Amino acid sequence: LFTITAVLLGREHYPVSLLIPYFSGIILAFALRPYKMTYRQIKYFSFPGELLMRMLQMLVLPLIVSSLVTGEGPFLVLAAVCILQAMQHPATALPASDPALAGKIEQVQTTDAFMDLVRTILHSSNVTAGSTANSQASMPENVTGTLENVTRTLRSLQEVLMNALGLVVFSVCFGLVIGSMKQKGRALQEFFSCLNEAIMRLVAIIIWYAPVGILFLIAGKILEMDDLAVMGGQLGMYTLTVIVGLLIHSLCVLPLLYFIVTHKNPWVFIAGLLQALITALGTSSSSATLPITFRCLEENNGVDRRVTRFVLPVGATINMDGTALYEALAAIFIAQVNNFELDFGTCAAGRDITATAASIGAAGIPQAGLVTMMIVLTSVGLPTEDITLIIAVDWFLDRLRTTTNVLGDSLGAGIVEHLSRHELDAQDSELGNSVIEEN
Ligand code: DAS
Repeated sequence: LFTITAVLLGREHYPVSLLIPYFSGIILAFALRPYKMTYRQIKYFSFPGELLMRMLQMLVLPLIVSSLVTGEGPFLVLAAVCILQAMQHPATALPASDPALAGKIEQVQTTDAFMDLVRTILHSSNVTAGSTANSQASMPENVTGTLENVTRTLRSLQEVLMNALGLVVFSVCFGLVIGSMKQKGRALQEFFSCLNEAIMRLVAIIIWYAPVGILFLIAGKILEMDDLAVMGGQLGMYTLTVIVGLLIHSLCVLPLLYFIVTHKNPWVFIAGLLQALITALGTSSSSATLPITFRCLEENNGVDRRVTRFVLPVGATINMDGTALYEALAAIFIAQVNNFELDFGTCAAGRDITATAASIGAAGIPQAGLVTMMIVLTSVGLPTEDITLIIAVDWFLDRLRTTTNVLGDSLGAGIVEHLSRHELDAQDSELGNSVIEEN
């Protein structure tokens, strides 16, 4: 009943209309738990929630391509630089044992050299894939042993990074090429711009259904949990630590950074994001939330489309603050469980660098951070099978870190718009002058 009310409240009251089903889902789950539903029954029960996930995920590919391909020249170049930086970061950790790659990285001046670099990275990661097969790395005796682990695990990250970034890299390159075609490329730009508009209209339709989907997503997840008591003890402390860390980052660090750069009230900006943040909490996928993040930034916060089209797709792919923080904390927890002392060298060279690089490689899908977690554990020489210690609470922490990821991308868009305000105004006045000349 709550949820039907929420749907009838509609988009105008969207934040409330998503919080209602969120808590209704929790109440419904605890009401149904005594009936001990089978896994199959829970899967059928959760279908309306899966339907919402699939509808949002269906929009992600066309949305990322149409947003980036129609991006403005300077922003596309900036996106290309960001992507290269993200890729070079793990790659620069490799040259120690792969001078050929170091040479290639220095040469990256044109697109074909860039594609040559991509082939070299893929080749080097393929060559070393076997060496990462035995994921049980030896315990490092000293920092050099750790660095060796880091270079080995960062190679496996290349594969993860390349796959997750493939779509974004293609779209940025394709957008640059179409832009360079000037008038000839106009028809294609119009096509992708129209595609982008159509996708956003589909989002408006899906938003009406979202409250129902969130209700069943939350209820189904809680019903799936075998034993709620698992949150007790050490794991409970770990969960609490991750929550406190994410809250400090989300409610202090990010808003403070936004205020320092833009001198605007971050809470007004964040209030406009509520729809996207609650959707991230419900879907635990920053990619699936992307269509609604676009809508929040453009409609509620008035961020320029030329900025959102560049920042959001790239951000949802490589900018995951919450995931990086979570993976570093998880490595500490697993090290403590193994009575393994993480000295400064292992922390700095192994855990923190690989946690950041692994978060770049994590895709914006549910529990992707758990997958790239293996890279962090291998880099500090911890047994990767210990990931089972944290799986029980990962479905819950994933929602929180995904919300932090979406918040980081959105505030990042606000900061990029502020820093490129001069460029945007110059483009607008140029556009205005050309319209006057045409008239
Ligand atoms: N669920 C991922 C996301 O969508 C984050 C993660 O798994 O760490 O951002």
